[in-house]
Amino acid sequence: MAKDEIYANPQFEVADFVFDEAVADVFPDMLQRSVPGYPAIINMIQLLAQRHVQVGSNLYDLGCSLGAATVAMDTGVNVDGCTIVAVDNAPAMIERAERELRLKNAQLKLQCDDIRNVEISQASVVVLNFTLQFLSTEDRLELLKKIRQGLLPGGVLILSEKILGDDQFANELLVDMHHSFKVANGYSELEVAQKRAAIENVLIPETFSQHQERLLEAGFSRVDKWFQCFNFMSLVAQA
Ligand code: GEK
Repeated sequence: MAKDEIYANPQFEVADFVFDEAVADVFPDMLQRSVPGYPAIINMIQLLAQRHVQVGSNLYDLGCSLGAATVAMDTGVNVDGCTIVAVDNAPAMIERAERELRLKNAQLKLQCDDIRNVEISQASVVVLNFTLQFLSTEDRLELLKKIRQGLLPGGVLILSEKILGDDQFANELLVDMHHSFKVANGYSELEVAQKRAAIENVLIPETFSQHQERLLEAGFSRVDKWFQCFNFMSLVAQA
């Protein structure tokens, strides 16, 4: 696995973060060392998919990057006639996913597109694994409504996000612990600071309550948090 050294050297001006070739090359290492609980979330997506998949349904991985959650869902698919639709708007990610993704249980449709343009239908499981946070806050409700409308009865959305703490104290604790996590995983203080500057205007986190309220407004019947490690959490929202 290629090592993420994108922010290892001092940069005169840190540009906004983009999902380009350089990021795609080191992406598995970047997520593993930067997102507390990422491997556990991917493993549990397999079990959540296994529980909620329905015969002949579609499963969606929106913002699939290299397809880690796509593969996890496929491993969890234990019924016939399913298709997994994996979508990302970064050509660098989709090109690699195209070369490397081979599913065993479901059919795969890979799409290089904006998730705001994708039609959702006959869906048993929809995954937004750290993707919604990259949409403008104005666009989030509309996407969630579209997902809700495309879900079958009994279908679920699995939503993982970087979040803000509920108050200043909680937020400082979570941010500091995330910082410690990255340093413990070998990132230097310079790397952490430059990555923070690059991502600041690109990834807009919200609180758990903001996500919960919006999901209910979009028509989901209930929202349950099933995972949290510092400021990274994952929810299951029921159709
Ligand atoms: C994983 N889910 O490994 N339309 C399509 N794709 C988008 C959009 C959009 N509007 N905005 C961002 N992306 C993956 C990890 S990474 C999370 C997801 C992270 C894509 C973007 O190109 C990138 O590949 C992905 O969403 C976010 O489980 O890097 O923190």
